[in-house]
Amino acid sequence: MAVNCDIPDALIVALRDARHICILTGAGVSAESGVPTFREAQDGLWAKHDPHDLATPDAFLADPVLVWRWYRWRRDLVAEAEPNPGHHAIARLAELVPRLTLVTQNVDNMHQRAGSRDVIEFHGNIFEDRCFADGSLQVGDPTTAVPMCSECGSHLRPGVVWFGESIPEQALHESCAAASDCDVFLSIGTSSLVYPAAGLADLARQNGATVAEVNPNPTMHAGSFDYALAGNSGVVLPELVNCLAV
Ligand code: BV8
Repeated sequence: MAVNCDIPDALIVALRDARHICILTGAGVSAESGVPTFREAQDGLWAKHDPHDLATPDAFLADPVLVWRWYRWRRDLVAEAEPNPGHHAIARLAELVPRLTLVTQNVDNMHQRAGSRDVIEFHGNIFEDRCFADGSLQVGDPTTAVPMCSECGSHLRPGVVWFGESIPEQALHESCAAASDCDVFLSIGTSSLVYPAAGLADLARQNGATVAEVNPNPTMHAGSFDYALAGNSGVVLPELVNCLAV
C-alpha cells in the first residue's frame, strides 16, 4: 500500500494494476516552469489581447505581423524556461508502468525536453514553421516579420492548431484509441474547456477507465471524475511516482 503519501491508496492500486495509462496535459503542467497558462493574463504587451483572438486563422489573415510577434514572444519565453518536476515525473512514470500514452495540448516541447518519448502533440508544436497554403513543414527566416514559404511563396505560420481548425488526424486517432483502451486516465493541468481534447476523459470513463485530475483549481468535470487531486502538478506528480516506485 502507499506509505506517507497523500495520493488515495485506491488510485495507487489502480495505477499499479494498470496495463495502460493515458495522460492528457494542459498549460497548467508548464505553469511551474514559468510559462503562462491560457487563462492567466498575458504579461505586458499582450495584456490587451485574448489568446483566443490571436490563435485563429482569421487573426493571422487579418494581421500576420501581430500574430507572428505573439508567437515569437511565446517561443522565446518557452525556450528560456526549463521543464519542471511535473514534466520529469511523467517521463519517469513511463518507465514504471507497462504502457503509457502521453497526449499534450501544450505546444511548448517541454515534455520532450524532460525525456518523454512518443508525445502526441494534440495542438501541434510552437517551434515548427508550416506553409499556410498546404501545411507542409518549412524553415522560415526568423529575421522577417512574416516568413514566406520557399516552395510556393505563401506566408508561413506557426505549426500549431488554431481555434476552428481540425486536430491532426493521426494525433486525434491515436489519442482516442488510447483514451478508449486505457485502465487509468490522468487529466493534468487543464481547465478541460477546449474540445475535442476535453472529451478524451469522457471517452476513457465511458470505456471503464479510472479517471483522475490533477489541478489546484478543481475543474467543472472534477465531480464526474473518480479522483480530483487538488494540487500543483510539480508537487503531486513526483509524489505519485514516489508512491508507485515503493
Ligand atoms: C475543433 C494551440 C473541429 C494554439 C490551442 C466555433 C468554431 C470552431 C470551433 C469551435 C467553436 N466553438 C467551440 C469550438 C471548439 C473549439 C473550442 O473548444 N473552443 C473553446 C474555447 C470552447 N475547439 C477548436 O476549435 C478545436 N478544433 O474543434 O475542430 C472544427 C473544425 C472546424 C470548424 C469547427 C470545428 C481546436 C482547438 C485548439 C486550439 N489551440 N492551442 C496556441 O497554443 O497558440 S488551445 C489552447 O488553449 C491550449 O492548447 C489548450 O488546449 C487550451 C488552453 O487550455 P488549457 O491547456 O487547459 O490551459 P488553461 O489556461 O485553460 O488552464 C490551465 C489549467 O491549469 C487551469 O485549470 C489551472 O487551474 C491549472 N493549473 C495552473 N497551475 C497549475 C495547474 N495545474 C496543475 N499544476 C499547476 N501548477
